[in-house]
Amino acid sequence: MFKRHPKNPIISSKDIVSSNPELKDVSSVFNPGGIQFGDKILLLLRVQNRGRETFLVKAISTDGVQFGIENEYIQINGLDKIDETVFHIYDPRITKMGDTYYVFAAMDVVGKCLLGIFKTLDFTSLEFLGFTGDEDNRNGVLFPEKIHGKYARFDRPNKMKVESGVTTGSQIWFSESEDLIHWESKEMVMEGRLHFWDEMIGAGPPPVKTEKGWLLVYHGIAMHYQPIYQVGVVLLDLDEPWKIISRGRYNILEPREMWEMVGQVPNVVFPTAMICENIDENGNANLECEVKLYYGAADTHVGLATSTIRKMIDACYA
Ligand code: BMA
Repeated sequence: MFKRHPKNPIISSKDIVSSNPELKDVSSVFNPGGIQFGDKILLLLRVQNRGRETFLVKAISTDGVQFGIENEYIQINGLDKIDETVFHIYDPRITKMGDTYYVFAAMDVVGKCLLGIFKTLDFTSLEFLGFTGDEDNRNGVLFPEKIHGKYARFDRPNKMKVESGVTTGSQIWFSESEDLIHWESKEMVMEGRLHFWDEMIGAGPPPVKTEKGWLLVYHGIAMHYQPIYQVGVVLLDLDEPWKIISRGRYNILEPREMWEMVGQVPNVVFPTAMICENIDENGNANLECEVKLYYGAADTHVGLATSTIRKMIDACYA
């Protein structure tokens, strides 16, 4: 149901061109945050250099396929106000509320991964607002509107240590906040399905509102001999988004192309941005709207696949 764009992978390491030695001949570019930015599409690319250091680089496009990529990474202000050593800031997820763009990102600090929140009005720089908790957590996605008067997000607490030593998780939670910094876990939304395609899970791009419910794209990992990262979809109640209306039985995208199966981490499609340009005055995505899904492939490239909201909702019932 998702069609890969013929120009895939749409962004690769050779597309990062910079005179900054830190961005010279980089290893990989993947897991981009993305948002409609005026009449353009903006991506925040996760770029990894040969020191395995991470940078966020802005890219802008009019057609969503051909991107003009900045030759410098985006400046992040406000990190000096914290004591922790931050090793990496990565996997950004972007949500617009009013005139402000908020970015949730994973932040590796000593011994754990925390969720940080940032804001910007124009993406000339990002302002770090703070960590949104002190427990290991990842895949935070902010809703584009408040739910029952509070900011709302899905997140994925990491409670499990797997063989590689990495912490991961198998539950997506609904959390709420008065101020975007202090979050309270409210309801467990869904769990991994052992033995099937989505044994471990985490939210993908921020949820998209439709007249049928909140549409959430998520990643699921089959914990086989080697993990296989795939993409799935679930429809959630508009008023109580922790309640599932229907969850797709099948993945809707899985590693099949060589550039998805081979790379820094093999067999990974990891969705982080979903753009639907046709949103009505109630904030609902039009059912026939084309959806652009941007994803990291094998932790090495950026891929693009398209579908429609209606087909994605249908997939929730398949
Ligand atoms: C997840 C995250 C992602 C990464 C994926 C595959 O746990 O770390 O950033 O793309 O693993 O390696």
